[in-house]
Amino acid sequence: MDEAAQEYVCKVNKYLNGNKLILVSNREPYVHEKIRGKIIVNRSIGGVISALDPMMQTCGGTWIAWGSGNADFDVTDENGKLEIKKDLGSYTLKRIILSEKEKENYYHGFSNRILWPLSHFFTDKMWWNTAYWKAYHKVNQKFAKAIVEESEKGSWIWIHDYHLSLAPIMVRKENPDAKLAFFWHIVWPSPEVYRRFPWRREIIRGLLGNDLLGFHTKTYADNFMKCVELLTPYKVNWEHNEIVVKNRRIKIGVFPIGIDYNNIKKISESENVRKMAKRLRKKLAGDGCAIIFGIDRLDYTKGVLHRLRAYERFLDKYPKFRKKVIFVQLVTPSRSRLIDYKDMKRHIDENVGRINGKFQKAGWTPVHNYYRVFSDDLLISYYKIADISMVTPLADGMNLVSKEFIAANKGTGMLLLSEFAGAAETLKKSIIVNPYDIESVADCIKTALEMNIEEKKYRMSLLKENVMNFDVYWWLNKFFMKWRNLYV
Ligand code: ADQ
Repeated sequence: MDEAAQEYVCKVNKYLNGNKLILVSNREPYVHEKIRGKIIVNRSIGGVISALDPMMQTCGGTWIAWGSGNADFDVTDENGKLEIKKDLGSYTLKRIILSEKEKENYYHGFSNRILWPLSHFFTDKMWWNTAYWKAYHKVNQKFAKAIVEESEKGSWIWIHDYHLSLAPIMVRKENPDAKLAFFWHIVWPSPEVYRRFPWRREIIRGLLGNDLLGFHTKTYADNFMKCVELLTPYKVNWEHNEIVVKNRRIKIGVFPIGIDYNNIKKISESENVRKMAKRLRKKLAGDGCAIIFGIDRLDYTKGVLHRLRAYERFLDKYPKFRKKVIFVQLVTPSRSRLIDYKDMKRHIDENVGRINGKFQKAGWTPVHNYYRVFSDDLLISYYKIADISMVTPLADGMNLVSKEFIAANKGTGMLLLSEFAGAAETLKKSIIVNPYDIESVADCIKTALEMNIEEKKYRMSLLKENVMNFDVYWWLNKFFMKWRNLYV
């Protein structure tokens, strides 16, 4: 962590003013797994965890999360607690144990088969089951109980994401004076979509237990307030972005999340990545091919199939680019036990096979598709050498990949970014596309490939400046500043 980041984290510590911080998320920062009789510990992947972890090290306190590793409870005390000691300090990790049935119904069920598709406008993928709801309620209660047990007078409680939307009101009931805030990491859909959901009022009521509720964009914050107006008797004060519930005011805020820009830049300039990037470039595009790149978690919201279709249309429409460009698509396994995700994987493979079968020539494979977890260094090497990065989700709260690409790229690449990613509200110098408009995305690939180098450098420098200034530590600080202001 560099000096600027440390300064932001220290400011957060100052706002707490000696009070205890309790961070709550479904995913834990460290996972213990037993492999061939040996316990190993892995840090969870993802930009958010890597910013929250140094914050917790600096501020101390307790991080409550689901203990998902198969050896997680071999290393904790009888209360599921473990001391995390790192360079910047230490904190307690409290793991919540879930039964197999709870994992199935709360996590795979209600969270991933109902709330996830609902929030991303895929209502036809929602899978109704009252057992899911019961488990979601029960697990939220488990988390709420742990929060109350860990709380002291004056504690600050920060809960994350859609898995835990009922916990705030449960904590509030036990502890009416709690300082409670929540960050919703995914899209909040429009009221026309949200109102179709049977438990629509319960989820909103759960979230109204907070003092502060944060979203990535103004659109999601407005959607939430419109849902409150439509579905509850509570008054929305649009001028002050507040909801009034009896004698309490709930502040709604916009906090667009960033990445650890300086860290990614540093990795991209490291000796290892430099060598790796050089080797990759030679292997993939030795004969001067341009590289189009995509990396996504396996998920129907990420738009991989639409992207492949757009690339196919591009090769159909502009044959002069054949043998002059390759498309590398990396996909990380995710939620692979759910049928929609299995189908998605099969459809990607079929499409890649079809496109390669249609266009392949001696010495040229148009699409290279890899399905696994990739190391940070390899991922950053791809970001570095890519001529175009296609980040074209059909719906996405923010999308960190777009920002990581900007931070790591050598400065002459171009970003094709979906207008349905939260990131599009700020990364305006990228080429903004509608991923459903296959014809136009195909044309935009050509535009990006033909854009003159000066224009690309200029746009990239502005994008880099934006991602650098509004990084994940800026986000942390902005959130805490707003939160602190509620109590002064
Ligand atoms: P996600 O839906 O997980 O997050 P995203 O924002 O793109 O989506 O973050 C994915 C992260 O995982 C990135 O940091 C990426 O580098 C990493 N990653 C992906 N594949 C990887 C691989 N194969 N190997 C290593 N790392 C990989 C949710 C919301 C988003 C929101 C974030 C943060 O859905 O919209 O941006 O939370 O709030």
